[in-house]
Amino acid sequence: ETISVIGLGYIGLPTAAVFASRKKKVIGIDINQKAVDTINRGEIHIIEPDLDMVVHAAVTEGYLRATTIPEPADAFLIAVPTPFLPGAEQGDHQPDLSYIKAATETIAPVLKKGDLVILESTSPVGATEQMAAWLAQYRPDLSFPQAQGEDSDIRIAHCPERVLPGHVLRELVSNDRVIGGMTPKCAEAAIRLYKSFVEGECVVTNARTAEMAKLTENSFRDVNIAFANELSMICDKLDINVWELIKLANRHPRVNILQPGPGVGGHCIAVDPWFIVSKTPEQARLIRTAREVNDSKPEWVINKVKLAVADFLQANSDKTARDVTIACLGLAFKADIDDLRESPALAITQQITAVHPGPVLAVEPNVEVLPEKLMGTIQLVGFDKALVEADVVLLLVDHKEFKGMSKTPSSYNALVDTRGVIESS
Ligand code: SAJ
Repeated sequence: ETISVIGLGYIGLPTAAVFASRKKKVIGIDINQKAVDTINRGEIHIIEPDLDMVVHAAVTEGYLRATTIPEPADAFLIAVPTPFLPGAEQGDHQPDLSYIKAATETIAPVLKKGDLVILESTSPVGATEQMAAWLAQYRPDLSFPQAQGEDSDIRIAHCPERVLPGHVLRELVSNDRVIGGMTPKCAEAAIRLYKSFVEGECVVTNARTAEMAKLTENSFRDVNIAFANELSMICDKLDINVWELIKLANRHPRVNILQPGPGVGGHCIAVDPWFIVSKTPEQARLIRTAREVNDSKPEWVINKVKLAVADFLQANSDKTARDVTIACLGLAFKADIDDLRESPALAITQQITAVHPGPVLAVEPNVEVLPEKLMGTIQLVGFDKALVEADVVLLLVDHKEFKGMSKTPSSYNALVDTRGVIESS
């Protein structure tokens, strides 16, 4: 049995490697020649703990091979991005399914009767049916579930990934898996495939419900983080320590409030809720508002820093803004990872660097050298140096290195703590 994984990114590559580690023959397809070459050398082009070892073993043992040209296989897993169409910056968040369309076009020529095609990408409701329609269009000689029911030539299912970045290899195996078959036989075929490595339960539903389940999970988290972020802004107005408040409220047996922060980052939680909103704008009121609350938090943090600088200048009338050094602690999108993409901490630091006339120092213990496109836009320094030189400290990520920070700043004058590290230590 040969498995082809289309899209060798944060989901596709670990999935391909885990199948290969179970001694399945895996062909990885990607449009990025550099990524293909890297993988074929037994190396990886993304950041994920232990993935390098698993990929290296899979490639050297001959179970995993990458290419840009599609080949016949028995099962095809599509794990390509589903970003927004242009216009998202202006507030119109419509999903862009063109990568899924391109993937179906890529595999269509090598598809044969009896093959299984699984969509793993997080997708708006209806995307799997749309994928089946595209397959039918590219291969009119083969029949597809929506047209032919159980007699179809090709089995189609949606099995969304739900792994946590930083714990992908463990969660791929241990998480329960939602299997959304276009028909019951499609679901059966998909379960047979995933059972080769999934130790969690494989739970069957239809494709639309599976699509909605994935979007619901991330929207649930987004709405709950928005609640915490809104509380933090309310408590700031009312002069109440929000972290103490949340700890107290969480002592109630049926209350479990998440943690406020500088905003919501990452590649999923800030994106997926929009896939619900764009389909049902009139009904998805709470989900939309949660997105807006979380997206407004970086601006609120920047205003807090501006106020801290103004206070400092009022207390030091001999100084101007040029003399004020701001230290931004943490750039990653969450604690103890080195992923800077879609990070509110990074965006806030860049914004402050752009508007503040004095020195802005950034500390990121998980990154030694900044990615090329950030070089020159941010000044990366060590933790100790930043603390010694800073007048205003802005804590953006609750990395373990920052957790022992002192409550009483000795050298710096003001602290803006977006994660409650100081308050809770
Ligand atoms: N955050 C807070 N406060 C909290 C928790 C998180 O501000 O109390 C922030 C984080 O700092 C970060 C963002 O939210 O900026 C997202 O972090 P996260 O750890 O909640 O989630 P991700 O984006 O790393 O992974 C999520 C997971 N989904 C859920 O937990 C419901 C993961 O299981 C999904 O597979 C992943 O999205 C995905 O690929 O969809």
